[in-house]
Amino acid sequence: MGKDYSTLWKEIGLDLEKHDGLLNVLSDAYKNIYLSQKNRPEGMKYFDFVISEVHGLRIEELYEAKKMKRKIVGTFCVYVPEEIVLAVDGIFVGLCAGAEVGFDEAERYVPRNTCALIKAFMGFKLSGLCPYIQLTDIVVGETTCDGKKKAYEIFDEIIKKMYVMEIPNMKNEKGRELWLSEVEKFKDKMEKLSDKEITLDALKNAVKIVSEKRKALQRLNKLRSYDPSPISGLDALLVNQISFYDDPIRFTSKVNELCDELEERVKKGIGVFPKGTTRILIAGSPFAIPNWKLHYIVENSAAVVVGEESCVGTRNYRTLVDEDFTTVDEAIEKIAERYLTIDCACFTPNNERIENINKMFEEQRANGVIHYSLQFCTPYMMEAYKVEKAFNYPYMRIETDYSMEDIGQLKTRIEAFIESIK
Ligand code: BJ8
Repeated sequence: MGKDYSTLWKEIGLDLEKHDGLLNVLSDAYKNIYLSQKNRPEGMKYFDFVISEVHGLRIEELYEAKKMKRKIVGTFCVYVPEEIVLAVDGIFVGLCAGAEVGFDEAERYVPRNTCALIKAFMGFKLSGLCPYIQLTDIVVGETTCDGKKKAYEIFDEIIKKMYVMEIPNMKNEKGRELWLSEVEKFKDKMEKLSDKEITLDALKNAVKIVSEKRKALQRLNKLRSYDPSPISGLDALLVNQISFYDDPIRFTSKVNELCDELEERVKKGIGVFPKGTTRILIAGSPFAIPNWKLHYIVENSAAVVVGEESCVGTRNYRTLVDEDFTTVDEAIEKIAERYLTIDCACFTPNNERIENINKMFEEQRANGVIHYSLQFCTPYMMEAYKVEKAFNYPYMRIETDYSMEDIGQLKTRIEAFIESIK
């Protein structure tokens, strides 16, 4: 980071000493994992810059936006409709965290055997290390897995600004009605928070912005289906992780620039790994930033990751809102419909996820699937059984967390799996 942001960090209540330590660790990890990669596309320079300024320039932007009375809305799940936040000129930021930070503090509130994603978002806040959460006007949770919904009750005692959307368990008629009413309530909440009425034009514009972002991510995903893959899985994962933080219009244009370059690479047959490298699809729990562990292991084991069937991946952008609406109510219905196409394992039954994995396996021309669950993530750990049973392709299942302790063991298992595919 070029500029000194310590005054800003202090003002928003970060623990400066611990925060310096965190940035040093992150910067070293980034150098080792990302900057050491060979043959990266030029277009990744923008995303390297974003990471170098993840607690700097972007935080300054949010801080300035707040001064202009724009609302900052923090979220933990891809079910929260970004379009509605944008329609009140709000800023949408993902708060999920992917590092083992503040776990001792978090374990004073939640059991030790809680998934790392939950402990990390609590830990970042409790140890005064997350500038995003400090800037939020509201934090929106959802009733997905049990761990999250109970953690939100506790989290609200700490941050006092939680709002929770009720997600149905089933996608039947009753579930759909419930969800639509929740999206309507969320619209009311955003209007009240921002003191702005949501208009048809504002919704049309918001839907366009978010759909353009999703289309750019779809385009990037498609380019990974070529052999050789023009971009590493690590880099593609990073772009997906940044999609939750960056300004959506700027982000979309940078992803499209990157894709232009990747298309040229495809035409010339340029890849990051040699043609014929074993291609792995990863399916399962989300990869919150800076969780790069699994991709790093796979791509240092003579394979390339060609897709993430994950919320930091296709679950976030697979489907678009139908733009054919002429009233605000119709727009809200279309938005609600689109979000219910997301196939999170917290739904039952959730057969479409199995179909989607199968389709993705074919489209990305994968050679094997690694089903990845965070430890104690019951929905994905349970669903791994059905995924395994449904198909007849090379498949392995792993359960891990954010610690580095099992890296050696995972590497041995993953190398053996990749070898078996060859
Ligand atoms: S739509 S995956 S973002 S809920 S990893 S906290 S599920 S125990 S994050 Fe998720 Fe929305 Fe579903 Fe996606 Fe619970 Fe599992 Fe932890 Fe999870």
